[in-house]
Amino acid sequence: MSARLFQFYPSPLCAKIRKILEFKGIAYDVAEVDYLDRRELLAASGQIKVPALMLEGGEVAVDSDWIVARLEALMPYPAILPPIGRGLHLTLARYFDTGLSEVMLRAAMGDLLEYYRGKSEQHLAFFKLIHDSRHGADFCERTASDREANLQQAAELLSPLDEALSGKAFLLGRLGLADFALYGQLWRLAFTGELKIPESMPNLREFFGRIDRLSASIDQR
Ligand SMILES: N[C@@H](CCC(=O)N[C@@H](CS)C(=O)NCC(=O)O)C(=O)O
Repeated sequence: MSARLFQFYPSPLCAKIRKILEFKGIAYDVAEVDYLDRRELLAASGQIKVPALMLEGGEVAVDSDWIVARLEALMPYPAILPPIGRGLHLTLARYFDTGLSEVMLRAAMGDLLEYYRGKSEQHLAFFKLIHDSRHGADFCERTASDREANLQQAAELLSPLDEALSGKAFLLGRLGLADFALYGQLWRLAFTGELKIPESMPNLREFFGRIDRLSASIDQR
Protein backbone atom coordinates (compact mmCIF):
# COMPACT_ATOMS: atom_id res chain seq x y z
CA MET A 1 0.00 0.00 0.00
CA SER A 2 1.23 3.49 -0.76
CA ALA A 3 -0.14 7.00 -0.29
CA ARG A 4 0.42 10.68 -1.04
CA LEU A 5 0.12 13.16 1.82
CA PHE A 6 -0.80 16.77 1.11
CA GLN A 7 0.65 18.82 3.93
CA PHE A 8 1.81 22.14 5.29
CA TYR A 9 5.16 21.39 6.90
CA PRO A 10 4.41 23.03 10.31
CA SER A 11 0.94 21.45 10.63
CA PRO A 12 0.44 19.32 13.76
CA LEU A 13 -2.28 17.23 12.11
CA CYS A 14 0.02 16.43 9.20
CA ALA A 15 2.80 15.50 11.63
CA LYS A 16 0.34 13.15 13.36
CA ILE A 17 -0.61 11.48 10.06
CA ARG A 18 3.04 11.15 8.91
CA LYS A 19 3.90 9.19 12.02
CA ILE A 20 0.81 6.98 11.76
CA LEU A 21 1.76 6.12 8.17
CA GLU A 22 5.28 5.30 9.28
CA PHE A 23 4.03 3.20 12.20
CA LYS A 24 1.81 1.21 9.87
CA GLY A 25 4.68 0.83 7.41
CA ILE A 26 2.77 2.54 4.59
CA ALA A 27 5.09 4.05 1.99
CA TYR A 28 4.08 7.62 1.17
CA ASP A 29 5.32 10.67 -0.56
CA VAL A 30 4.67 14.22 0.53
CA ALA A 31 3.07 16.93 -1.56
CA GLU A 32 4.10 20.11 0.23
CA VAL A 33 1.21 22.50 -0.38
CA ASP A 34 2.12 26.11 -1.00
CA TYR A 35 0.06 28.16 1.45
CA LEU A 36 -0.81 30.58 -1.37
CA ASP A 37 -1.35 28.08 -4.18
CA ARG A 38 -3.60 25.19 -3.29
CA ARG A 39 -4.76 24.30 -6.78
CA GLU A 40 -3.35 20.76 -6.78
CA LEU A 41 -4.85 20.07 -3.33
CA LEU A 42 -8.19 21.50 -4.44
CA ALA A 43 -8.22 19.46 -7.64
CA ALA A 44 -7.33 16.27 -5.76
CA SER A 45 -9.52 16.67 -2.70
CA GLY A 46 -12.21 19.27 -3.47
CA GLN A 47 -11.19 21.41 -0.49
CA ILE A 48 -8.20 23.46 0.70
CA LYS A 49 -7.25 22.11 4.13
CA VAL A 50 -4.56 19.64 5.11
CA PRO A 51 -3.97 16.85 5.84
CA ALA A 52 -5.45 15.19 2.78
CA LEU A 53 -4.34 11.70 1.90
CA MET A 54 -4.51 10.15 -1.55
CA LEU A 55 -4.71 6.39 -1.26
CA GLU A 56 -4.04 3.70 -3.84
CA GLY A 57 -6.83 3.66 -6.37
CA GLY A 58 -7.24 7.42 -6.19
CA GLU A 59 -9.45 7.70 -3.09
CA VAL A 60 -8.67 10.94 -1.25
CA ALA A 61 -9.40 11.12 2.47
CA VAL A 62 -9.68 14.52 4.14
CA ASP A 63 -9.94 15.38 7.83
CA SER A 64 -7.39 13.71 10.05
CA ASP A 65 -10.05 11.76 12.03
CA TRP A 66 -11.40 10.30 8.79
CA ILE A 67 -7.88 9.58 7.53
CA VAL A 68 -7.20 7.67 10.75
CA ALA A 69 -10.45 5.71 10.35
CA ARG A 70 -9.65 4.82 6.72
CA LEU A 71 -6.09 3.77 7.49
CA GLU A 72 -7.23 1.64 10.38
CA ALA A 73 -9.86 -0.01 8.15
CA LEU A 74 -7.49 -0.57 5.23
CA MET A 75 -4.57 -1.72 7.35
CA PRO A 76 -5.79 -2.91 10.77
CA TYR A 77 -2.36 -4.07 11.94
CA PRO A 78 -0.46 -2.67 13.66
CA ALA A 79 -3.51 -1.05 15.27
CA ILE A 80 -3.39 2.53 16.50
CA LEU A 81 -6.72 1.99 18.25
CA PRO A 82 -6.13 -1.17 20.27
CA PRO A 83 -9.39 -2.70 21.62
CA ILE A 84 -8.19 -2.17 25.17
CA GLY A 85 -7.83 1.55 25.69
CA ARG A 86 -9.59 2.52 22.47
CA GLY A 87 -11.93 4.98 24.21
CA LEU A 88 -9.11 6.62 26.12
CA HIS A 89 -7.02 6.95 22.97
CA LEU A 90 -9.94 8.66 21.22
CA THR A 91 -10.67 10.94 24.17
CA LEU A 92 -7.09 12.04 24.63
CA ALA A 93 -6.51 12.48 20.90
CA ARG A 94 -9.58 14.71 20.67
CA TYR A 95 -8.31 16.89 23.53
CA PHE A 96 -4.85 17.15 21.94
CA ASP A 97 -6.32 18.10 18.54
CA THR A 98 -8.62 20.77 20.01
CA GLY A 99 -8.02 22.28 23.48
CA LEU A 100 -4.29 21.62 23.66
CA SER A 101 -3.92 22.62 20.02
CA GLU A 102 -5.28 26.13 20.66
CA VAL A 103 -2.70 26.73 23.37
CA MET A 104 0.15 25.20 21.36
CA LEU A 105 -0.75 27.35 18.35
CA ARG A 106 -0.26 30.42 20.52
CA ALA A 107 3.02 29.10 21.91
CA ALA A 108 4.33 28.53 18.37
CA MET A 109 3.01 31.75 16.83
CA GLY A 110 6.37 33.54 16.69
CA ASP A 111 7.96 30.59 14.87
CA LEU A 112 5.01 30.29 12.50
CA LEU A 113 5.21 33.95 11.54
CA GLU A 114 8.96 33.58 10.94
CA TYR A 115 8.39 30.47 8.85
CA TYR A 116 5.87 32.14 6.56
CA ARG A 117 7.86 35.41 6.45
CA GLY A 118 10.76 33.25 5.21
CA LYS A 119 8.58 32.11 2.28
CA SER A 120 7.46 35.63 1.29
CA GLU A 121 5.63 38.67 2.63
CA GLN A 122 2.54 37.44 0.75
CA HIS A 123 2.67 34.07 2.49
CA LEU A 124 2.96 35.82 5.83
CA ALA A 125 0.06 38.15 5.05
CA PHE A 126 -2.18 35.27 3.97
CA PHE A 127 -1.32 33.18 7.02
CA LYS A 128 -2.25 36.15 9.22
CA LEU A 129 -5.43 36.80 7.26
CA ILE A 130 -6.62 33.21 7.76
CA HIS A 131 -5.82 33.14 11.49
CA ASP A 132 -6.92 36.69 12.29
CA SER A 133 -10.25 36.10 10.59
CA ARG A 134 -10.73 32.99 12.72
CA HIS A 135 -9.53 34.36 16.07
CA GLY A 136 -10.04 38.14 15.93
CA ALA A 137 -8.33 41.27 14.68
CA ASP A 138 -4.54 41.28 14.95
CA PHE A 139 -4.59 37.86 16.63
CA CYS A 140 -1.26 36.73 15.17
CA GLU A 141 0.78 39.81 16.08
CA ARG A 142 -0.84 40.10 19.52
CA THR A 143 -0.18 36.44 20.19
CA ALA A 144 3.44 36.60 19.04
CA SER A 145 4.07 39.56 21.34
CA ASP A 146 2.69 37.61 24.34
CA ARG A 147 5.32 34.91 23.83
CA GLU A 148 6.31 34.39 27.47
CA ALA A 149 2.72 34.16 28.71
CA ASN A 150 1.85 31.72 25.91
CA LEU A 151 4.85 29.50 26.64
CA GLN A 152 3.90 29.55 30.31
CA GLN A 153 0.35 28.49 29.50
CA ALA A 154 1.63 25.69 27.26
CA ALA A 155 4.00 24.55 30.01
CA GLU A 156 1.06 24.34 32.43
CA LEU A 157 -0.77 21.95 30.11
CA LEU A 158 2.33 19.97 29.16
CA SER A 159 3.70 19.50 32.67
CA PRO A 160 1.13 16.86 33.77
CA LEU A 161 1.78 15.02 30.51
CA ASP A 162 5.48 15.00 31.31
CA GLU A 163 4.57 13.54 34.70
CA ALA A 164 2.26 10.96 33.06
CA LEU A 165 5.19 9.78 30.95
CA SER A 166 7.49 9.21 33.89
CA GLY A 167 8.83 5.65 33.59
CA LYS A 168 6.60 4.99 30.57
CA ALA A 169 7.39 4.97 26.87
CA PHE A 170 3.85 5.89 25.79
CA LEU A 171 0.81 7.54 27.36
CA LEU A 172 -1.38 4.48 27.75
CA GLY A 173 1.32 1.85 27.88
CA ARG A 174 1.13 0.77 24.27
CA LEU A 175 1.74 3.14 21.36
CA GLY A 176 -1.54 4.36 19.90
CA LEU A 177 -3.55 7.27 18.52
CA ALA A 178 -3.22 9.46 21.62
CA ASP A 179 0.57 9.34 21.34
CA PHE A 180 0.49 10.33 17.68
CA ALA A 181 -1.87 13.22 18.39
CA LEU A 182 0.35 14.47 21.21
CA TYR A 183 3.40 14.12 18.97
CA GLY A 184 1.61 16.35 16.43
CA GLN A 185 1.15 19.10 18.99
CA LEU A 186 4.74 18.80 20.20
CA TRP A 187 5.83 19.13 16.57
CA ARG A 188 4.82 22.78 16.92
CA LEU A 189 7.76 23.14 19.32
CA ALA A 190 10.13 21.30 16.98
CA PHE A 191 9.35 22.13 13.35
CA THR A 192 11.99 24.87 13.21
CA GLY A 193 14.68 22.23 13.71
CA GLU A 194 15.30 23.28 17.31
CA LEU A 195 13.58 21.22 20.01
CA LYS A 196 11.77 23.80 22.15
CA ILE A 197 9.99 21.46 24.56
CA PRO A 198 11.17 22.85 27.92
CA GLU A 199 14.25 21.12 29.33
CA SER A 200 12.35 20.87 32.61
CA MET A 201 10.21 18.21 30.85
CA PRO A 202 12.68 15.43 30.02
CA ASN A 203 10.01 12.71 29.71
CA LEU A 204 8.15 14.69 27.10
CA ARG A 205 11.36 15.47 25.21
CA GLU A 206 12.27 11.77 25.15
CA PHE A 207 8.72 10.83 24.15
CA PHE A 208 8.90 13.25 21.21
CA GLY A 209 12.23 11.80 20.10
CA ARG A 210 10.96 8.23 20.44
CA ILE A 211 8.08 8.87 18.02
CA ASP A 212 10.09 11.18 15.80
CA ARG A 213 12.59 8.38 15.18
CA LEU A 214 9.90 5.98 13.91
CA SER A 215 10.64 6.76 10.28
CA ALA A 216 14.30 5.95 10.76
CA SER A 217 13.43 2.39 11.68
CA ILE A 218 11.05 1.73 8.80
CA ASP A 219 12.22 1.06 5.27
CA GLN A 220 9.78 2.97 3.10
CA ARG A 221 11.07 1.84 -0.29
N1 LIG B 1 -10.60 18.82 11.29
C1 LIG B 1 -9.57 18.90 10.29
C2 LIG B 1 -8.84 20.23 10.45
C3 LIG B 1 -7.89 20.48 9.30
C4 LIG B 1 -7.21 21.83 9.45
O1 LIG B 1 -7.80 22.80 9.97
N2 LIG B 1 -5.97 21.88 9.00
C5 LIG B 1 -5.23 23.12 9.03
C6 LIG B 1 -3.73 22.87 9.12
S1 LIG B 1 -3.33 22.02 10.65
C7 LIG B 1 -5.49 23.85 7.72
O2 LIG B 1 -5.39 23.28 6.67
N3 LIG B 1 -5.87 25.12 7.83
C8 LIG B 1 -6.17 25.92 6.68
C9 LIG B 1 -5.33 27.14 6.60
O3 LIG B 1 -4.45 27.37 7.47
O4 LIG B 1 -5.54 27.87 5.63
C10 LIG B 1 -8.61 17.72 10.45
O5 LIG B 1 -8.60 17.06 11.54
O6 LIG B 1 -7.88 17.39 9.52
